[in-house]
Amino acid sequence: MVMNPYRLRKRLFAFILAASAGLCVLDSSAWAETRKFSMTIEDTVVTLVDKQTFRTFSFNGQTPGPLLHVTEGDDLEVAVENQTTLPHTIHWHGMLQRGTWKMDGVPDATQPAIAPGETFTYRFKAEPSGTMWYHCHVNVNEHVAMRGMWGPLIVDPKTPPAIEKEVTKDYIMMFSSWVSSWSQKPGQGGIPGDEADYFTLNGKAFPDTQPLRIKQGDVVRIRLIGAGDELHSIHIHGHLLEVYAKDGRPLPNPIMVDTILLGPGERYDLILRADNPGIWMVHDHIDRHTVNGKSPMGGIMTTIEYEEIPVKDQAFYSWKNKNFVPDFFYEESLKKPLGMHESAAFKGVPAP
Ligand SMILES: [Cu+2]
Repeated sequence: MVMNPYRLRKRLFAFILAASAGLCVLDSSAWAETRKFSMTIEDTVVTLVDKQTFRTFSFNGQTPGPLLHVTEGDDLEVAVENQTTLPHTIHWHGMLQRGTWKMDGVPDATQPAIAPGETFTYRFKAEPSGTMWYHCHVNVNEHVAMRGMWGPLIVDPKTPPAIEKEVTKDYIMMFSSWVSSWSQKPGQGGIPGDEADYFTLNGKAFPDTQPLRIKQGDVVRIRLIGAGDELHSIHIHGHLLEVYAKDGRPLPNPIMVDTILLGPGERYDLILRADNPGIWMVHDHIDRHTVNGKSPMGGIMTTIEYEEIPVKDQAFYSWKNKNFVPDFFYEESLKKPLGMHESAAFKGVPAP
């Protein structure tokens, strides 16, 4: 039967109309992507500062671990291969795991720990959005507090708040503490009476940290993540910071601060409007956290350098000849397409 051309046009028109109406009512989650990643847990040696090495169980051989950067609603599949001789898991800190509680990564509560040589695949939806992180949940007072088993998980919101659209530079800072007497004894430590004597910002202590390089007019987002066991009091000089999100969630009433207390597990997203060219100190105001072992002038310290101020001309500036390593705050990785990004700056070496 040959269809009357008029009826054909009418049907085509009705089809287009129905299809576009359908598209309009579809939830945007219909575009959620499945993102597949593979991670290994490796016996690694990292250097915190100078000659202070530490045996770790690092994700992909780096501490902090690789950046996982996804969008809210994405379905994640992360295959984790344990190449060490001890059991581990991954807990996805901040993820709601609605309907997927067995993916929460708590040994003997949601799964058996991943045995040496085994692979376990975590499958869950990235929900909610925000600055999240991941860490081992086996013997956390050793594996997380001292063996470098943590990394950032950034979940972009589907509908970003206005302030996020202004951001020109994005940085991640993960804070941790270490007990050097256990440094070469993997599988031991993390016991009552331990006293941390090394303190790191993205796995390095001053002077082996890196400056943040910005310019006037930048809208800088700094994502603070408390990955260790200690409270930190982070002071950024020369600016007021807008605290606009806590634990990944935007605050209804952001506050302005120059110092912020960050506890273990907590995250704060800060906005710094770069309006004051100079070289500015960033440090932990708990002074005990600015030592390296028995020496002062270490630990959690860095600077903000404005490009308007040529650092080489500042004769007094102790970092005037510093070899700058980009991506120390994941600032380059965060600009890349969504996915998993390793960072050469954080790589250790395989343990002997
Ligand atoms: Cu572990």
